[in-house]
Amino acid sequence: MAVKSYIRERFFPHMWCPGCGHGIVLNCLLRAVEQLGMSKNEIVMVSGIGCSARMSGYVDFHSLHTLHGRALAFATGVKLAKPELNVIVPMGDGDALAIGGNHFIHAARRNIGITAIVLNNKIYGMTGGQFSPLSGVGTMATTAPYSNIDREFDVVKAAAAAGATFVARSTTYHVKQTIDILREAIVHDGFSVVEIFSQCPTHYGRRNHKGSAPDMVQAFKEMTTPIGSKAKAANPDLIERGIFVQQEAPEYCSEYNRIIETAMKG
Ligand SMILES: Cc1ncc(C[n+]2csc(CCOP(=O)(O)OP(=O)(O)O)c2C)c(N)n1
Ligand code: SF4
Repeated sequence: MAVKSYIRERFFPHMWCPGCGHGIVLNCLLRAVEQLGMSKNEIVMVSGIGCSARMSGYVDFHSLHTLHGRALAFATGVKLAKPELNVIVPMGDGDALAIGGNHFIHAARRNIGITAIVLNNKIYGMTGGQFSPLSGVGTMATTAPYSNIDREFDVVKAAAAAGATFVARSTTYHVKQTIDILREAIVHDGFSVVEIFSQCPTHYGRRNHKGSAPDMVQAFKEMTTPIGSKAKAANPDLIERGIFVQQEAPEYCSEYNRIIETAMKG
C-alpha cells in the first residue's frame, strides 16, 4: 500500500494524544498524495513547531522541521531553490497566524507555489492550552482563565484578502472532502491555503467542556455546511466548507525565473 511507503515507521507510535485530529489530517494528506500518484521524492514537507508541525517527522518525504512560525520562510527558500518540488507546510493556528502571521500574509501576497495546511484546533496544543488568534471570544484557555476577549481571524477571508489563489476549508469529520481539497491544493500553481478544523480534546476540548474526541468531531459536522447551501441561508452561524478561491495568477518562482532570464540577457 503506497500510503505506508510515505511514512517513517521508525518514528511510530506518534506523539499525538488519543483522539487528536492531527492524525486524521495526516491520513488525509497521505491519501491525497497517493491518489495523485506522487513519488515521495517529489515532495518536501516543511514545518515549524507545534503538535501539528510534528507531522514532518512522520512523513518519508524530504522534510525540514524548523522554527515556530517560520515554516513558510524556510519553505519559500526551498521552493525558490527547487521550484519543481511540491512544498507542503502543515501549521497549527498559532504557528500559522500568531507568530507566523506575517509570513502567512506575505506568502499569500507573493502567490508562491506552496501548500499551507492550517490545522485549526483553536488553541496552542503543544504548550498546554494558551489561546491563539483563532480561539475566538469566549474560549477558555490557560492564558484566558476567565474567557478570551480577542476576536478571531477568519483564515479563509484573511488568506483570500492577502492574495492566496487557492483557499479552502474542511474538517476532520469530512475526510473525503479533505482528501479531495488537499489533492487540488497540492497541484495548484500558486499559494494554496487549506484550513482544517482539527480537534484537540486534551487542551481545547477539556477546558471548554466539548466532550470526547468523537463528540468534537461530530460537532464539526453540525457546525459546518457546504458553501452556498440552503442550510447556511437558514442558519447564518453555520461555517461554510469547500473551495472558496481557485484562480490562476502568476506564480512567484516563475516570475522570479523570468526576471533572472531578463537580467542574464541584458
Ligand atoms: C519562538 C518560539 N516561541 C514560542 C515557542 C513555544 N511554542 C511551541 S509550539 C507553540 C504553539 C503551538 O500551537 P499551534 O501552533 O496552534 O499548534 P498545535 O500544537 O496546537 O498543533 C508555542 C507557543 C517556540 N517553540 N518558539
Ligand atoms: S495536545 Fe492537543 S493538539 Fe497536541 S497532540 Fe494532544 S490533542 Fe493533539
